[in-house]
Amino acid sequence: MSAKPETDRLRTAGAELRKTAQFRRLLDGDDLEFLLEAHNGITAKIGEEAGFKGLWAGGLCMSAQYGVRDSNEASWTQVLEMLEFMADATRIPILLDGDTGYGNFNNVRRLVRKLEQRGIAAVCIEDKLYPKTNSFIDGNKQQLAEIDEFCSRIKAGKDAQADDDFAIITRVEAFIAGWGLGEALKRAEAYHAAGSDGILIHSALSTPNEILAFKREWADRLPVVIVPTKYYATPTEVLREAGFSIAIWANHLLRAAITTMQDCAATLAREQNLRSIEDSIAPVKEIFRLQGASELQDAEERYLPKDSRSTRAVILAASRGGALGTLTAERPKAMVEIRGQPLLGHIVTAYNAAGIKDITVVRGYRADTVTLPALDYVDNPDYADTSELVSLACALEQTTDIDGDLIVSFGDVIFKRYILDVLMEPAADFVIAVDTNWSASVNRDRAADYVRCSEPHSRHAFYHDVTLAAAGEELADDEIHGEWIGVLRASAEGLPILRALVGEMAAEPANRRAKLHHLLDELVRRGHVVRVVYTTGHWLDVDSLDDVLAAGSFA
Ligand code: SPV
Ligand code: MG
Repeated sequence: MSAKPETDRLRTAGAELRKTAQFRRLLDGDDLEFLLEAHNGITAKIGEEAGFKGLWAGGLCMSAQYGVRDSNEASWTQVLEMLEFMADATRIPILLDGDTGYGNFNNVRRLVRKLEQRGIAAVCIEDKLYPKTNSFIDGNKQQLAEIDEFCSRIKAGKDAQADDDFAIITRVEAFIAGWGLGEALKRAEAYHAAGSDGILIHSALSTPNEILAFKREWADRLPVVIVPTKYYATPTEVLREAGFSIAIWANHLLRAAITTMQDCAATLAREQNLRSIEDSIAPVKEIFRLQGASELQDAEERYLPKDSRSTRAVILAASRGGALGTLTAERPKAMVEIRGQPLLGHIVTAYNAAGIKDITVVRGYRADTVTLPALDYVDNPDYADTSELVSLACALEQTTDIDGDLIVSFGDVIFKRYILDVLMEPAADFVIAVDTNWSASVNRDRAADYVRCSEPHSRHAFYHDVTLAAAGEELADDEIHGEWIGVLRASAEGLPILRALVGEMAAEPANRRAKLHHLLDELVRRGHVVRVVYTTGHWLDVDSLDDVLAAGSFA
């Protein structure tokens, strides 16, 4: 039994026994305890969740998960790296299979210090020579270490540990190497004298004869640990009655995984579909659970700035765009391809580049063809008899959870991303971008959202907050200060006002075909301030076949 009383010294701040102390309890206690093999963070977690009180980081499985042999082909620091993940993933102690200690006494003492630093509770070293081979491969050919030399590894390890409860188990390979009980006992006794905390007696027989004979002679001089891989048929009761301290299930998670993975791989290679395996494998959300994904979500709530409200974009893409003729016979204008990508894709790219990922698209004509990924969709069932205002109303009804700004734009207007940046700048409830590059001779033959502002574009206007005075297609030439490019931003504070007005206007039958410039006009009429940012060019609305060609060079 442990000589150390359980005191507060053994406890961490969380009132939980330190891992070294937990392992001591397992080793020194009267009951037979069990360690399960684990070889990475997720297997360690799985073992802990199954109820194991400790884990065995075995050389066989650790090397196998790296795809190499159990012959010290993985370096000891590579083992250490993996141990750190395992220790971080769990609160139960880990016993490292430290092979031969990776060298002589000097390597063992460095190993012990490093293991303590990484939160490993104990190490087992075996009395063979570096590089070792697995005990189940040509055991008879294996060379044992000189007893005195091996004892020097034990002594150096014990002298190196900073935590009194760190345990060094010594593994007697006499039976594996073809020696008898006498050699096994002689070695165990020498290791005991050198300061070992427990003996692991290993056997490759399919019966427990060797280990039972050893235990009978050894009695309780030190706790005895066993690895029943080969004598697996032995009833656990026999092991318990013999008084063993710990039994290690040394390779069973890896073997179980290998069988399952081989089956899965073969099925997928053969069937070439996922349906044949989906129901028999863990769902992705089980991976998230094992990784502790929800803790990160909670932490984000706690630590990330609260005002990180996210902006949502609404793209109105319900109309067909009949002027494009056969181009829009099978799809709406927003899905017409410009340089190999639908118009809508270019708009989404501009939003994404500005950090706006929450995007709702209002569909109408041939909604079934508007299926770009990572977008939210709202349908305007009355698209044929309604216009922009009703589409926006549909979107606002479905997006009641917006906690930041809203940007509204059209499915046939592409623009450079910087326009979004300038639109975000003013601290105002409503902001629109107005293109100054307008001339009556060029533009008047097409329908456009003309605006009159508080003052025309000029250097002087830079110092003023320019605001919208009126919007519409019918403004007289000398009243027009520019063309609204069809992008409107409502701040979090302006959004409720916008919602209420859109709801009210859309409920009016007379407004079935109202455009967004009617909405802007009404906002101004009711005394709300709509800020204007003047821009020049860098946007394009696609109304005609000529526009499609122009858009090709713009995009
Ligand atoms: C291991 O699990 O790596 C062991 C036990 O050392 S055995 O494979 O049986 O040698
Ligand atoms: Mg091993």
